[in-house]
Amino acid sequence: MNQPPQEIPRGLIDQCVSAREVVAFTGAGVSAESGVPTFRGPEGIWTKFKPEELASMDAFMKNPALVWEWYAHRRTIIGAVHPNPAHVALAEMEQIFPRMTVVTQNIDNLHRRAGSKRVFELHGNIERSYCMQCGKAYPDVVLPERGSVPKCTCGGTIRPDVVWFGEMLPEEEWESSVAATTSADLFLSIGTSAIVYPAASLPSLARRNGAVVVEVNPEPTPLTETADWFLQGPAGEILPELHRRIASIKKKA
Ligand code: BJW
Ligand code: ZN
Repeated sequence: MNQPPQEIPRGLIDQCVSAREVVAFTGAGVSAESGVPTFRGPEGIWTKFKPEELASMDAFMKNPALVWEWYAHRRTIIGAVHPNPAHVALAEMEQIFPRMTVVTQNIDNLHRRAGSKRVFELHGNIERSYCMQCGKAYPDVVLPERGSVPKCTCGGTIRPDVVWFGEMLPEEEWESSVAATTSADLFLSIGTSAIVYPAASLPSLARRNGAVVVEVNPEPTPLTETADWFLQGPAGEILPELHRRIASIKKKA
């Protein structure tokens, strides 16, 4: 983790330069350098909590106040942080690749805040909530006092608009992400442990459809062996360098 990032090979840069459709598929690691904890690994949120104790409907039904407390805590963190150089580099890459899509598993809004325009959020967004009874959307729900749960005007319980284990992904975002992945010729998998499905099926879908798959992560993952390139290191260092190298070649062309 503390090794300096490797130099980006020229062969990889050339493949990036000739790409027309690009997908950046991101996970919690892309926001780690902003100060948002990842889920797994030594610093992960879930080293303290078991996932099924927090991110499932069962957990919410059993103890909604605890689950709300967790989301309130994370919303406080996310509200206080800023996009990091990895988010910014991806947003700037849209200038180079007009057909670029960000497909994110993150709920933290940092890609949009960095300026990315075409962002599909596979696991929802922490800023939104909705009533489980009548479906009313609460774009900016007042966070509950510790130990309580926000209620709708209909009396129903409000929940965060995120995707928990055992739940379907939002259909439109998923279909659009699959379409973008299928037609991509460059697929960047950044800061994800690549173990949560169906999102984790996107890199192999990209590869089957002819994309060059590049992984950016300080640690190897189940994807590493099948990726065409593995750039080992923090996204906040690697992505600005990748952007700089591609942009300088494109400018000369
Ligand atoms: C850096 C870095 C730096 C660090 N730079 N990198 C077997 C049993 C039970 C269930 C299943 C099963 N097989 C499949 C399933 C289904 C389940 C699943 O996949 N489980 C697996 C864990 C096995 N999937 C689902 O249930 C999904 N729905 C579904 O399948 O629907 C169909 C269905 C319907 C009905 C019944 C059954 C099926 C839904 C999955 C929803 C996941 N939701 C969460 C919470 C979202 C809301 C919230 O944020 O609170 O999504 S879980 C959590 O994991 C979150 C993340 O988006 C997701 C992925 O995590 P991510 O982003 O990869 O983070 P980490 O922490 O794992 O990794 C960070 C990485 O960054 C690491 O690799 C670091 O090295 C790296 N890193 N610093 C770059 N500076
Ligand atoms: Zn309601």
